[in-house]
Amino acid sequence: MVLEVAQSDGLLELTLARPDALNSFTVELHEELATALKQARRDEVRALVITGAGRAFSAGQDLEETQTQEITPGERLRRFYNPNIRSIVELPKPVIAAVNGVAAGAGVSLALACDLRIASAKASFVPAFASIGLIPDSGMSWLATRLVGYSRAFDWITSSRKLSAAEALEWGLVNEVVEPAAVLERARQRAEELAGQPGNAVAMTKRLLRSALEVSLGEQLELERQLQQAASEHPVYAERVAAFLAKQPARTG
Ligand code: T3D
Repeated sequence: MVLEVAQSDGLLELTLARPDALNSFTVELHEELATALKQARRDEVRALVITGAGRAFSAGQDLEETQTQEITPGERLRRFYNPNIRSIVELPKPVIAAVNGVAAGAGVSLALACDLRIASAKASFVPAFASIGLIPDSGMSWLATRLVGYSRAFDWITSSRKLSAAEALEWGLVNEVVEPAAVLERARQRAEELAGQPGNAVAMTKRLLRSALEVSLGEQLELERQLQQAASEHPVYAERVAAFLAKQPARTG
């Protein structure tokens, strides 16, 4: 097993576990991640945390494996990277990256695909693609331009400059920077907070915010209208409003 999977109290925790190769991606890791992301769709899972074992989050593609495999980069992206990135972005639950150390190449893309990024003060972000004559993939070009804007994304990705956790925070690339020993605990805490919110509202909010990156205001207003109607028809809405008016704590989630 190169992906450790732990589930408890509605929280699914995935640890990329190839520490000797900085948790770089092999076919085996992609396949185990794909299986775990299917598990994440089960009703009992309310939030997901992704982290790395050892000193790295992930160094992206395992460059040793590229030397021994018949498969081309384009095929690898089509079969493995792209479906997993889509699974995370389209998962109707919050996904939190606990970026425990260096992230490079598609390891950065993986972190960017998550809904929140909690970074260790020792974490760093290295696009890595330009250094080896490749272009940003696994969603990096799409996600980074939206998170930090075109100009910073262009400068960072073409130079392949290592961004420290502090710089990443300043750029808005990560949500929080915490002491290295606290990164996983803080990510779990955020996951638990989100898991305590009404799941349907969180899922629909994620869908709306992702959609807002792509569609016109008119289309977004219509999607908001539809999803608000659906949210208001869920029993949690009536229960939470009644609890508020009665000055009682809410029971349902
Ligand atoms: O081809 C396709 O499928 C297309 C898809 C591409 C997706 C991509 O992700 S392309 C980008 C691939 N990743 C990289 O180019 C990053 C390569 N790694 C680095 O630049 C550096 O290792 C780091 C900046 C990530 C960390 O630097 P540092 O100095 O902290 O560690 P290190 O000494 O360079 O690495 C430690 C070990 O991990 C070392 O092995 P050793 O000497 O202890 O046996 C190193 O070879 C290994 N390692 C690091 N990255 C990779 C790796 N082994 C295989 N693949 C790696 N990507």
